[in-house]
Amino acid sequence: MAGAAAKSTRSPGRGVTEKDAPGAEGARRGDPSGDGAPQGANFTREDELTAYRSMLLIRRFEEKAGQLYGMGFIGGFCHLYIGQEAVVIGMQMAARPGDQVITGYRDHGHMLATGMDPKGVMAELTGRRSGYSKGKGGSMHMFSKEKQFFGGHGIVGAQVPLGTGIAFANRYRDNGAVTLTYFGDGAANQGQVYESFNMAELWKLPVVYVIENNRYAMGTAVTRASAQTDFSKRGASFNIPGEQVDGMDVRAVRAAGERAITFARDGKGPYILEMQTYRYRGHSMSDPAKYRSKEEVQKMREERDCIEMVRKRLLESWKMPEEELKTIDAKVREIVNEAAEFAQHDPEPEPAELWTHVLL
Ligand SMILES: Cc1ncc(C[n+]2csc(CCOP(=O)(O)OP(=O)(O)O)c2C)c(N)n1
Ligand SMILES: [Mg+2]
Repeated sequence: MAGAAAKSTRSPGRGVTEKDAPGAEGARRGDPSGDGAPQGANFTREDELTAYRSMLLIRRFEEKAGQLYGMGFIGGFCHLYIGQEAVVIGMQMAARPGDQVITGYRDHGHMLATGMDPKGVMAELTGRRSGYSKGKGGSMHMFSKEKQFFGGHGIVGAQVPLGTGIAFANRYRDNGAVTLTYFGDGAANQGQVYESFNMAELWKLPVVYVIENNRYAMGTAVTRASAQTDFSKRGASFNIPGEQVDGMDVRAVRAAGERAITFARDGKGPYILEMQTYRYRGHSMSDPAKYRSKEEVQKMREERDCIEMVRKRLLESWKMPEEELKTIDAKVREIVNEAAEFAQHDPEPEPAELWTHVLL
């Protein structure tokens, strides 16, 4: 895994040739082994544990952020990633150190997945001086040069040309890095996305576009806003291959991530992954959630939850003692509690900080 959270022991997945790249035929799923694993998944026990620990850290961190928001410790916008954890963790398990990540405002999970310090992220949420942007950026505006995390962007779709630009720099410097550029189903209808696609394919830039289709853009369902709801086809007119992925199954995500990243790293150009996922919480903390039923959310939680899926496999297929999982759960809670404590007691920035990092 390309973050500090954990290290995958697996070798990279097979490369995808132009011939077998999925393109317009859409979803590529299957179960050749008959054990319920998605095609090419090959998940070891160690991989399951890595995924479990990393997804759980995001889940607990987000739950705590929601609590702190409710208590008035966090101001401004706060978009939680709960439900979508398998997407960023599967992709990070497929990436390698040096690969960059850029995303929108639903970004806490991406930061933790790249190995950014939960204390620094939480302290930024509470506006404290040890936060990643010295308490002046908040939820949507954090960066880490060290962890190759390029934000955190509040303008829907703005990260797509930026991510494409980073991939251009990779190509120019010939550094072998791939840029993972995440955006939502709503952002996928932005014009700048297609300008980026054109350039990326024209110049064969090493970028993987990860479309996190969580079925809603604020309160608007995908079917109400999108003429083409198969987002894997969105690059078709630019000859960019794409595939639909079960974004609730971390094994499927990593397998697809390996195909896409290998493709981009091999100089074959951009690749699109539509991650079919779901967010359990509202769009942001101030969402009245009148656009979907409680039953719909409940059904996803009960039947498709990414963490439960891994937990079940660890217990049933890998015969892991429940005690061991409890130890992991406790450790994760401890990390999150420490981050929350820190974020409540770290001082606010000095007033003079108002004049630094500002372009006048
Ligand atoms: C250019 C622009 N237009 C509108 C908004 C308001 N806005 C914020 S989030 C959002 C919905 C985006 O949904 P999606 O891309 O599906 O991402 P998700 O929130 O589901 O992760 C909108 C319209 C904005 N921030 N920027
Ligand atoms: Mg969405």
